[in-house]
This record gives sequence, structure tokens and C-alpha cells, in this order.
Amino acid sequence: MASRTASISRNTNETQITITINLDCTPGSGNTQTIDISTGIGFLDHMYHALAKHSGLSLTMNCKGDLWVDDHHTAEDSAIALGTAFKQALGEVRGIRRYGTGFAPLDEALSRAVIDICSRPYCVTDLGLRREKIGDLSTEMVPHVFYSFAMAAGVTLHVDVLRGENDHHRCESAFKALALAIRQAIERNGGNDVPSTKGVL
Ligand SMILES: [Mn+2]
Repeated sequence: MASRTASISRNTNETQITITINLDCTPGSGNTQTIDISTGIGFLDHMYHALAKHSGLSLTMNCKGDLWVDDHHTAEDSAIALGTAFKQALGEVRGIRRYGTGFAPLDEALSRAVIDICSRPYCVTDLGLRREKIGDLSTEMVPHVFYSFAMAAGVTLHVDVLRGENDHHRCESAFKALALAIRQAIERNGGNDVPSTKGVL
């Protein structure tokens, strides 16, 4: 089977990012899962780490962004780069489940994510975060990270935090739910079929 990997660089005046990704690092895949994330925003690293871990991805991400401005460019561009790398690693949408759903609790918080790997970029989120920031990440950037990833990856994505009191828990359960949805959607179905009535995605 062809490996599903990518290495990309994305450089602007605001951020310099390198990513390597391997979509096939679930336990039993024969590939060691390695995750090394550094964006300069600790909580964002924590979220990307959880996303990679529970998606079964190996992911190295290094982002040097203009954090002296604020966290916006770093959060946005790292998500764009991750989506770009994901799309490149996946290649032609063929022989995968395409749809994925994930539910993840974290203590009192519960989130649901639904993904369709369909080349129709769309993103709807309802996260209900109340704090201004979690660590050094502005909570307004969390839905924007999901949006930016979905646009770059070319996926339809719906993420809802269904309940929860603690914003760290709400946010982390949302990323974990997305991870489980991705893991299901990219799973090989043993065939080579394009999973669409159109015959192309
Ligand atoms: Mn945590």
C-alpha cells in the first residue's frame, strides 16, 4: 500500500512553518507514532498533540510565528498548514471510508465531530467557550483553527461541544472528537473505490 505521508513548508512574513505527517500510525499499523509539536503557544501544542495522538497520525510541526503581535497568525497559519499537509498525504480520495464521526468526553465535557472528506470545504462549529483565553490561546481562535483546517484540507466539518463547564475540557474534548472522526474517515476500506455517486471527489 502506498504510504500516506507529506512534508510541507509554508512561509510568510508572519509565520514560518514546517510539517511532516504520516496518516498511518495507529497501533498495529507497523509504523511508530511520533508527535512533536512546537508553535510557541503551549495550549495550541496541547490541542494539536491530542488531535494527532487520537487520529493515529505521526505529526511533527514547527511554527515560528509573530507572537509579539498576538496569537492570531500562528494559530491560523498552523491550521492551514496542517490541513494542506493532511490533504497532500491523503492524495486522491479513494479506498477510504470518507465519513467519520467522533464523540469524545473529557470529564464533564462532551463533544461531537463529524467529517466528510469530500473536497467541499465547509465548517460549522458551536463550541460555547466563555473564557477570553486558555493559556496563551485566544478562545476566539479555536473555531478559527477548525475553520482554517477544514478549508485547507477540503473537508466538511461540524464540531459541537454538547456540554461542559470547564473551557479547557470543552476545547480538548472537541479536538479529541475531531481526532476520532478523522481516524474513522481516513481508514482504508480495503478497496480502491471513489466513495461518491459522482465517481470523483
Ligand atoms: Mn488538557
